Amino acid sequence: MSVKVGIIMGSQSDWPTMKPAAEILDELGVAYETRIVSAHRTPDRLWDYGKTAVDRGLQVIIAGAGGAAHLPGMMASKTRIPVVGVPVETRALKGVDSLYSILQMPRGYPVATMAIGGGMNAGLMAAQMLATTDATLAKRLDAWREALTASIPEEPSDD
Ligand code: RP5
Repeated sequence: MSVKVGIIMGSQSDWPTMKPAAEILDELGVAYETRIVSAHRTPDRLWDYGKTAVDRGLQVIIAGAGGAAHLPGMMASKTRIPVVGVPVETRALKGVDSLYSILQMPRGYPVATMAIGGGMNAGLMAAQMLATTDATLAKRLDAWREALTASIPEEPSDD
């Protein structure tokens, strides 16, 4: 199964936020890779990743970062592959800094920005994008969504 989704993050410390993206892709049977790519600490790695992404067959990149979260935006500047951004929650500013850093992209270079800590939704968003041209994945996604709906009780309980 060829790798279609790249999950990248600025630091090892971002992994707990990004792991749910990997887990939902596992559940949906979507092949992915995970890499630590820092806009500030490993800029050459960022450049190489963005430069080779199309040729390597990636179709979506999920990029998570915290604080001065430049990774998703810089990756979007380097490749036309859609970038789904995940603002990582920070201690000092609760991730609002990450959110604004990722969200406020200049015209021409969008990043599809998730909620603060939205790793799982980023994985789902990537799967939904791929499902537009993959009928088998679309069926799995439909079933996953139906199961979620069925799991929601009609009334609250004390348990
Ligand atoms: C960002 O700085 C990373 O994305 C991470 O969220 C934040 C802190 O990194 P560490 O100091 O924990 O490595 O580049």
